[in-house]
Amino acid sequence: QEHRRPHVAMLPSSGMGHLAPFTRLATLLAKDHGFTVTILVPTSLVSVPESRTLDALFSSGLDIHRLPYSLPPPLSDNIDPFFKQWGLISRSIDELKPILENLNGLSALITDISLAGAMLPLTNQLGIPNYIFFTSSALMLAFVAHFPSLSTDFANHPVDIPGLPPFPPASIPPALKDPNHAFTTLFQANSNALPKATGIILNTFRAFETDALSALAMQAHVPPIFPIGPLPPDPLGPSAPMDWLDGQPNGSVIYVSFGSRTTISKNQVDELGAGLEASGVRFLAVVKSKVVDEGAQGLSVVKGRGIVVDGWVDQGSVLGHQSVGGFVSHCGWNSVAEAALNGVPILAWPQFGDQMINAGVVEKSGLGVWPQGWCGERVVNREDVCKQIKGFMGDVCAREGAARVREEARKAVADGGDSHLGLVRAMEKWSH
Ligand code: BUP
Repeated sequence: QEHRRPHVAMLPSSGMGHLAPFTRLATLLAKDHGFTVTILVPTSLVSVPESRTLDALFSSGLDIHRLPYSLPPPLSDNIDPFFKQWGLISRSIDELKPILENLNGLSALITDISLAGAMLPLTNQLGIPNYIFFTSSALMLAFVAHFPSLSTDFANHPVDIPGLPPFPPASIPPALKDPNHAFTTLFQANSNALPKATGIILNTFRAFETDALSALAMQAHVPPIFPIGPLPPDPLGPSAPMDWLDGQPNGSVIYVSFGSRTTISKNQVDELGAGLEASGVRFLAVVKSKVVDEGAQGLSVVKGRGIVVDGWVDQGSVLGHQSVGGFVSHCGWNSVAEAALNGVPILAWPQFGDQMINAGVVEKSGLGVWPQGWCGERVVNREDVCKQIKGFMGDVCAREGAARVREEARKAVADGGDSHLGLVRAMEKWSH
């Protein structure tokens, strides 16, 4: 009798920060563990990097398949395009229901956290085990899981969660301070629905976030947690800045990126550029002029000892390059996980959302440093940029801390490591 390959379906959300962990997990399951993976993909995507990433995945020859579905017409145009797409996917339940019912031999659905509120009632009704992929830190998950029990004036007091140090108001996602914000409504729905999940997948590892994972385990309403990270990035192939990096001395370059969804103000770009040049440190800076990336590869311009890219670089490869010795990062969780895997120290510069909470993880774990006052709410001037970057690139402690985190990360994903065992536990569930 032919052995049936276990079959899971995935429902990712929009934005590379949400898509990347899904494509990485899909590759791992299909390539190394004999799984069939079906990915539910809307017929229109927001950005070019998302469509390129998916096209590459579906033409990789692995047992990973695209199942298209169409989105309803948009209700409002006046919001962030990635966030708008979350709403559209959430409103596609009637379209997704028959698709899920007709999938053959499905063991489980893996759903992005931004769609938890919309999807969990449906999959519970259909009797399909639904694992939520929480695409941020375990510390952020502890906050989300606790959110339904917070009092309404949480924005003015430190938030206390059993087993963790208090969350200062400045680290709370700013949009949540407005109860009428569309993000707050969605956040509430997702955190309220979380206990209905069969399990929660995290792209983190125990040695990196020991306290947050222990605190989560103490909360009875939180479903079983599977930390399986850091997931290895899918390389995109050669791109222009890689040639430039090849010509730089080992560990000499600072890589600067604020992620795929953040544009920083013109004034802040000017201060950053002047500070970088004054520091005398070699740099590779990704500075986006558009919220939505329209090209697969950014345009690069050489500026003195550095190179500036408007658009997209293959960050997984950049962080793995021997000439990169530091990372000025907004602390999107994928960026943090990639830095951990490569042992590249982070100079944290969070802007909004979960990034302040993630920056706290970076600082506490020893992966990097977070200078006082570096956040999206104020402009950091050129003198401070120059001083911090110089100090950071010469900081032996930061380098040693990052190297230690790298060792722990490699151990976690190696055979018998904690994240490997987390994946094995999850795969056992997904094999029936
Ligand atoms: Br920009 C950029 N190249 O030029 P995060 C990003 N990435 O490969 P975000 C590139 O996109 P959210 C680029 O390696 C990471 O895997 C990067 O995810 C890749 O931040 C991903 O770091 C970006 O989580 O998303 O995009 O702000 O805040 O929603 O997590």
